[in-house]
Amino acid sequence: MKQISTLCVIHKNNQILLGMKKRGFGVGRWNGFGGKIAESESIEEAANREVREEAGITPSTLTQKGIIEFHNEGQQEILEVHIFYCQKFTGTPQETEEMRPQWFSVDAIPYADMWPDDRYWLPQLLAGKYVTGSFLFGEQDTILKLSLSFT
Ligand code: 6U4
Repeated sequence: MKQISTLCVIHKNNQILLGMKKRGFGVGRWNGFGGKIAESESIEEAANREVREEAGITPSTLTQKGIIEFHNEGQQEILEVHIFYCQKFTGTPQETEEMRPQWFSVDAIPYADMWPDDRYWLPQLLAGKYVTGSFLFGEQDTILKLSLSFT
């Protein structure tokens, strides 16, 4: 079983926009914006919708910059996350029911309070690379195995 999800990194003026997840999967962590694909929308449409819903801004252009698969030890389900990059949007970030957005300097990304895989691939994405890879998580979100390539 494969669940497809999106994740968008918004980058402007040497800062990235992250959202503090207020509920559900990943609660208490800073993360990019994204979520599951709804019926009858493309992956890019889903990415655009999730940014609008979670951050209150509208991406003008989205570029796909990677695909990462997440596996959990002992579980069949794979989460395939399509990563998008956005440098142009309209509107001002707004707190929503799900996320509290905040800008962070790219030199001060709060990796300690993010998904533990982010430190392995986000710097490369911000350097312009396309990220492909997979992570296997064990208990308490420990990374048991990882495989990444950057092109
Ligand atoms: P919707 O569809 O909005 O209800 P939600 O149920 O909150 O989404 P999900 O699972 O669709 O959650 O999406 C969770 C978000 O977290 C997606 O943007 C993908 C992202 N995500 C999941 N695992 C991650 C990981 N290990 N590292 C990371 N982002 C991850 O950086």
